[in-house]
Amino acid sequence: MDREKAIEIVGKKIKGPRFQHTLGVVDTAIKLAEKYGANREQAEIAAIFHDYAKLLPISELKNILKEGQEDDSLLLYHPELWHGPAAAYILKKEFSIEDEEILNSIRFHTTGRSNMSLLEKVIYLADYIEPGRSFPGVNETRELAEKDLDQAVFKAISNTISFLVEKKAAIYPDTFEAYNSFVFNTDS
Ligand code: DGI
Ligand code: FE
Ligand code: FE
Repeated sequence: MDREKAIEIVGKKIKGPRFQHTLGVVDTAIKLAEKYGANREQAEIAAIFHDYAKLLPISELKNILKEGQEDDSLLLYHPELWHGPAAAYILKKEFSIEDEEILNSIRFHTTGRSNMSLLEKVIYLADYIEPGRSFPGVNETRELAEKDLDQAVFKAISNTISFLVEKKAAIYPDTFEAYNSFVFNTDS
């Protein structure tokens, strides 16, 4: 699928600030892909579609996850975690996007997971640092993204875990496993 077609499909589904966020993720993902040697076209399509299911009603997301046989344990956790796996399933079924690397980078864009691929890291980080984001610590993550992809993703995941701990929110195991895999695999 080309960029224009993908943007047209997503533009019908998500509007306003959420669409602006998507365009920010697209630009950022392309820059990161070029800088760190990921495939530009895969990064572009994954970024365009990453939040495709973000605005679906919770009941619909639940049905999609069941139908798509996505990880059952997700249903025990916050519905915020459902839109990535749901989008991966819809893209395969409705738009015949079969590239598992693209689908996995969308599937895991909210939680991360252990031993993330290059494309998964690019999409996770682009989602976190696109210019419209203003979380505490985002500027440090942007600076790290100029120098070292793994350290930047590690920072984004650490910040997210701290944020969830502050809120006393449950942390999905993939998020911990992502964190641990960076502890084990980087010198930081
Ligand atoms: O969809 P976006 O808003 O662009 O960003 P996202 O897909 O990264 O979703 C961010 C939200 O997901 C944010 O509120 C934190 C939450 N989140 C990320 N990991 C976990 C989590 N929430 C819970 N409960 N558990 C997690 O492990
Ligand atoms: Fe998202
Ligand atoms: Fe997003």
